[in-house]
Amino acid sequence: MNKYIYLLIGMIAILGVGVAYKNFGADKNKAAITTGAVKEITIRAQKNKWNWSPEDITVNQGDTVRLTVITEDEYDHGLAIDAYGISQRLPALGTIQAEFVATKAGDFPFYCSVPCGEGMVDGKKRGHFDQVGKIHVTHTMMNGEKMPMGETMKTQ
Ligand SMILES: [Cu+2]
Repeated sequence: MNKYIYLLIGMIAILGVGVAYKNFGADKNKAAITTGAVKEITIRAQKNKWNWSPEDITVNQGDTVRLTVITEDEYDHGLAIDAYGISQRLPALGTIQAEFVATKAGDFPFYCSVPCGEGMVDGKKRGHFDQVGKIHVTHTMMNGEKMPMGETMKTQ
């Protein structure tokens, strides 16, 4: 009988940690963190490849990310990053800019948001739904001079 009580206490404790994280831990992601750094990144949709090059981007949390997105294709694509509210059409052979402050740490997909067909690439079928990349936003500890006096670093 006793072990069920321990089990119950254990479950309540886990629940408590979860609620605490949701209420306090997650808030640091919402804080207006900024490193002051500007990351200028160029992403290219290579001709008839239904890809983004580079496919993986890494920035620090708080960086201002300035994307230049170029397509070599003679048909439209789109750029969407749901996590940062970005959705823009990328016209054929065009170049667009998108900018955001990477306030949220984590991995976020950036993908083509405009149906753009499919084809064979190096013997494999690729298409619109394969045109997905990943932005990795590294959790950032604010550096010393920007941290208020007496504040300690919190680990995740
Ligand atoms: Cu597409």
